[in-house]
Amino acid sequence: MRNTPRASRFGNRSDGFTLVELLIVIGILGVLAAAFLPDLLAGKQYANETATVANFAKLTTGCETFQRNGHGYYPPDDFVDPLKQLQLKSDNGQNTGIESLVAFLSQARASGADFTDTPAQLTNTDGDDNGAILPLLGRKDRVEFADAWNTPLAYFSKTTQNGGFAKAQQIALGEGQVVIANSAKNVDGMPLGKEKFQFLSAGIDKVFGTDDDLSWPEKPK
Ligand SMILES: [Ca+2]
Ligand SMILES: [Ca+2]
Ligand SMILES: [Ca+2]
Repeated sequence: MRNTPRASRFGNRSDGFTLVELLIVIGILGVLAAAFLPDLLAGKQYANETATVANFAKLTTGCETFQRNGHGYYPPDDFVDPLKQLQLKSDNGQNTGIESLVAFLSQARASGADFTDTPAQLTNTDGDDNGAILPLLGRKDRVEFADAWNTPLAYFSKTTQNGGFAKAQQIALGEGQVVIANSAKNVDGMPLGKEKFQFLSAGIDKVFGTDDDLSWPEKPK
């Protein structure tokens, strides 16, 4: 009996207005979402680009420190130590450049890096690729350093036995998907950072060689 008044309220005319009002509110929300969604997406894109460029700067400092503090060479991109002080097994051919960078920077000698401030950027997208243990990371899997879209970076180095800037790299996106990265060039066709090293992010489209790529050194606009 207590439900009767409520049931009658559901049946009265005001329900029609409520439904119309609801549709109007939904419509307004839809318009607002359509108006602000592009700004939100652009803001997210900008934040990802900024984070990736900030990490380029951090890795660049790591490379310069590695070179300056006792090694005399930049971290190679092929797991080959030019001074033959570090014994590193060869790799499965995927993500090799950036894995080699992480491995060399993770040595305890000469101001190594443990990447504790950027744990989310350490990925391993190419599966069973264990090598020697990385001292400062304390792990055997060959981790890569990824951009803000979770794609491993490509890293090219002047210090290399196997092609360096001239060699295309295979970057694994996970689940068997592999994309190819070639070093970014300046307007004269010379590799950016050819006297040292280069970092390359595939950007939001996860494809290397397209306009949204990010690099260190930065590509001239
Ligand atoms: Ca690998
Ligand atoms: Ca790996
Ligand atoms: Ca791209």
